[in-house]
Amino acid sequence: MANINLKAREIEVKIVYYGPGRGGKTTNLEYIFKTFRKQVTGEMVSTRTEGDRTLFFDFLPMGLGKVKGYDIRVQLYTVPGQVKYASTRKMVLKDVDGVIFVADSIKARRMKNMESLKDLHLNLKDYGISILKIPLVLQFNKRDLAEEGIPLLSVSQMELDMNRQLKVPSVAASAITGDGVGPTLKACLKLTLQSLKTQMGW
Ligand SMILES: Nc1nc2c(ncn2[C@@H]2O[C@H](COP(=O)(O)OP(=O)(O)O)[C@@H](O)[C@H]2O)c(=O)[nH]1
Ligand SMILES: [Mg+2]
Repeated sequence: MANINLKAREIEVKIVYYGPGRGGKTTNLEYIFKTFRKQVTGEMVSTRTEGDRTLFFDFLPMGLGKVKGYDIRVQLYTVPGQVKYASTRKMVLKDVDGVIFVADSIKARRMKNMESLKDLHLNLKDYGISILKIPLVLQFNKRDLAEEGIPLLSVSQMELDMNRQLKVPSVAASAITGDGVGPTLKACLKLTLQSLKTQMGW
C-alpha cells in the first residue's frame, strides 16, 4: 500500500525495476533522469561502483502532480540483479506498489530472465503479495542489439517464457536509445494509479 500522508495530502508510490543483472535497469533510470526533467524532483542516487554494477540500489524521485487534491510522488528504485545480493533485492521490494520487470533480449540470457522472474514471484509472495495482482509491466530490453547482429530472443518467445500466465502489458525497448523507456514507465504508473484509486475507494 502506498505511503499516504493525509495531513500534507501527499501520496508516495514506490515503483521497483526488477530483473536479471546487467539487463538495463540502471540505464532505464538514467534515461528517465535525463529525459523527464520536469517530473524529476531530486537527484538520482546511484550506487554504481566496481565497473557498472549496482551494488545497493538506484533511486529517483518524481512528482506526477495532483490526483483528488493529493500530491502524487513517485519513487523509482532498481535492485541489484546478481545472485549474491538476494537480501538487498528483497529489502528494496518492501512496500512496493508497482514493478517493472526488465528482461534482457539477448538470447544467452533467456534462463537468467526466467530465474529472476521466479525470484520476484517468491520475494513478493514472502511479503504477502501475489505477482498476479501487483501492477506489473514487462520490458523486453536491448532490442537495438538486433542491428549489431547479436542473436536476440524474439518478442513472441519472451511473451511465451514470461507472460503466458501473467498477461501483463509488455514493451519492447532500448534503454540505451530510450526507445520504449517512457512507455514502460507510463504503463506501470497507469496500473499503479488505478490500483491506488481502488485502494483509496476513489
Ligand atoms: N545495447 C544496449 N545495451 C544496454 C541496454 N540497456 C543497458 N545496456 C547496457 O548493459 C549493461 C548493463 O546495464 P545496467 O543498466 O547497468 O543493468 P542493470 O544491472 O540491470 O542495472 C550496461 O553496459 C548498459 O550500457 C540497451 O537497451 N541496449
Ligand atoms: Mg543496476
